[in-house]
Order: sequence, then C-alpha cells, then structure tokens
Amino acid sequence: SASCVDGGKRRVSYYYDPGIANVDYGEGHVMVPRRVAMTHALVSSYGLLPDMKRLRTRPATESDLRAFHGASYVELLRSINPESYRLNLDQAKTRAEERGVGRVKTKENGDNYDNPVIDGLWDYCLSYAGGSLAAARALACGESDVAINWSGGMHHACRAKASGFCYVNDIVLAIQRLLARFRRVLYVDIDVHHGDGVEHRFRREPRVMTVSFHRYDGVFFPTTGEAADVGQGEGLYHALNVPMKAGMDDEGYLNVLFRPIMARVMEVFAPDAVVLQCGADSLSGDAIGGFHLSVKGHAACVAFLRSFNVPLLLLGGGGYTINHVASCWCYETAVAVGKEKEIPDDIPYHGYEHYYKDQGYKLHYAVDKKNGRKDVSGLEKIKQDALKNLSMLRP
Ligand code: TV1
Ligand code: CA
Ligand code: ZN
Repeated sequence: SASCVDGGKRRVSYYYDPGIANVDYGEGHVMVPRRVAMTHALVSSYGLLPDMKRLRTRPATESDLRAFHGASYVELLRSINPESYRLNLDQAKTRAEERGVGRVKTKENGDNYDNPVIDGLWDYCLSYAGGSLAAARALACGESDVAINWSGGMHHACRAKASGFCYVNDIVLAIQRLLARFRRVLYVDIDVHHGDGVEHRFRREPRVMTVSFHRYDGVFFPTTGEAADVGQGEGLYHALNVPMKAGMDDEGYLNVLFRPIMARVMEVFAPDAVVLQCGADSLSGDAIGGFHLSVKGHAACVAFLRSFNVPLLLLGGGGYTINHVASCWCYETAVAVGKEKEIPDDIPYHGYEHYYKDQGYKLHYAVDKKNGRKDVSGLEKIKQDALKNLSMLRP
C-alpha cells in the first residue's frame, strides 16, 4: 500500500523479557546476555517504544521446543543445573557433555567451555525461544509487518546438541511456525559465523532458502559454509553461502556482495516472509569477529531487506563488544520503525551510558579503517560463485 513504501511506516512488534539481564554465562565468557537489556534501555530512552506494539512475554513450552529438539535433549535442558552437574547426580555430567553442554573435551585444543551449565538455563531457553515464536506468530496472523526479538538468533543449536553458545534453536522453531502460514520463507544470516544449525535443518526443504554471509578461512568457527555447500535433494540450491576472509568493510560487504546477491535472491526465490539474523559480531571492533562493518553498514542490510515489503522477523545473535551491540540493535530498531534519521547521535542517559565513554558517548562509533580490506578483487569471485549458484535456482 502507499503507506508501506520504503522509508514509510511499518507495524512493528517488539519482544523483550527483562529476565535476560540476569542470565550469566560465567565470568570471562564472551557471551553477555545483558547486552540485550542495554539495547532495551537505549531503545526506551530514544523514545522508540511507543512506535511499536509490545508482545506478550510468554515463554515457550516444552512441546514448542519438541517441534525441533529431541525428547531426551529437552529433558536434559529442563533437569540440569550447576549443582546436579557438579555433583554428577544421575549421571548428569556425562549426559550433558555428550550433548555439548558443560565442559566438553576436544581432541585438538583442550577443553571447550562454550555452552556452560548456567543458573536458570531452562527459563533462559524458554524465554528467548518464546520471544521468537511470539514474533513469528505476530507476522503469521498479519498483525505486524516487522517483528523483533533481540534475545533470539541462536543459529548453531542442533536437534540434540548445544553448540556455539546456543542451547535451543529459536530460529528453526520460528521458521517452522512461519511455514504453517507462508509458502516460502527466506532466512538471511549476517552474523560473522556460519548459520550452520538453521541451514542443516532445512538443507532438503525447498520452501526454505537459507543464506549466510560469514567469515571462512578453514579454522574460524564452525568451519563450515563454503560456497560449494548448496543444500541437498529437493532443497538443492536452496542453501547459499557467502564465505569471506577477515577484514570485510562496508563497501565490499554491502556494495559488492550483500545488495547484489540479496536483490537476486529476492527475485528468484520470491519469499513470502523473511527472517534476518542480525548477529552484531560482524561489526568493527568486535571481540571475536574480525570484520569491520559500521553500525550504519550493518543496519543497511536491515533497511535493504525491509524495503521489499515482505513480513520481516528480526533476531539477534552474536556480538561480543557489548556497547557496539546495543548501539547496533537500537539503531536497527529505529530502522524497523522508519525513524533512523530522527534519532540523535548523542547517547541519552539510560543507566548504561558509562559503557559508551570509549565511543565518545555517541551511537555511531568510528570503525577501524586501517585493518579494513583493500583488495576488492577477491570479492568479485565470491560474488560470481554466489550468483552462479543462484542461477541454478531458475526453473
Ligand atoms: C568461555 C570463556 C568461553 C571465554 C569462548 C570464541 C569462551 C570463546 C571464552 C569462543 C572465547 C568460540 C570454538 C573451541 C571450537 C570452539 C550467538 C575447539 C575469546 C551466535 C560461537 C563461537 C559464536 C564459538 C556464536 C567458538 C554466534 N569463539 N572466550 N568460542 N574449538 N568456539 O571455536 O554465532 O555468534 O573467545
Ligand atoms: Ca552468518
Ligand atoms: Zn557469531
């Protein structure tokens, strides 16, 4: 409709559970769920909440999780806690570690503490999965044009295994819900890591196309997502991977890869709904990412997909320099409601302003230019590989 052209208004739903502020992966862990509380405080202080409908903060149920996850894995998540794990009650230790939870021994580089047994693990899983399911429901029933859950986006979790800080895969659950209402669902993943869990679930499903942009160099986690990985069987060419070396900046990422590739995806796949995982670890200065996107560059991906006027689900994901994450997701919330040009660069007082000292108390911080990528030539090859895979999708 005329009111729904690009830059125009959208009906936006926003999910936030304040319980996220108390979720703690443990001292020294890079995943800090409090970044979502910081995002919310910023969104609120910038006055963006009245522009959105607040969703009911209903947690997922055990049967919601069972729509993807295995029964004994769900039972493990429900029953385990730091105490039962430590005391190895009822073989809790073995049962957890076999499924990627707790201290996991690896052949190569010693122990892996990515997915600790944390206090409130079960409630945390139900909360972020519930948010993404509620957001999917708001789109499916036609109540909203855009729905947001910054606590979601946990793309690595498998059917019966935790991986890469992710215990349950809220994205898979949300896409499955969208499939009940929409014929074709597009999944796009701008987290610096490969969206392996989501891709694997839908690798044979022609109604879902998964597209991941990520760092790929043979060692960077999870080491999958090469260009030749294109889906299987009925889902052949419905998985698209755009692997890049460290150092990507706005220019190469957006102009050479994201916009041209996504324009073609929208044309050939013509989705009825889009799910965008907005992992903020692709931003410049991230503690583990190694890319150099600015907040405006990252948000340009959101704006680009929003401009197609297809129901859009925005989810969080990675992001390990937490002030950058909150800046980014707050700005992307403004993009969702069409007010990104109206919010001032000065960070308002909101209780977390001291985190922004290093960025001069500004929303938009300076990107690291000197480590940015200089050779755009290698990117042309990456783009050609992607466009070639996409051309196979044509009937
Ligand atoms: C505890 C304390 C855990 C400090 C984990 C970085 C830590 C990492 C930590 C870390 C860290 C990873 C691997 C290990 C495979 C494993 C939310 C044998 C300083 C979506 C998940 C990355 C990314 C997992 C998740 C990765 C997401 N990197 N400090 N762990 N090896 N794990 O490499 O995509 O962003 O880093
Ligand atoms: Ca990705
Ligand atoms: Zn990531």
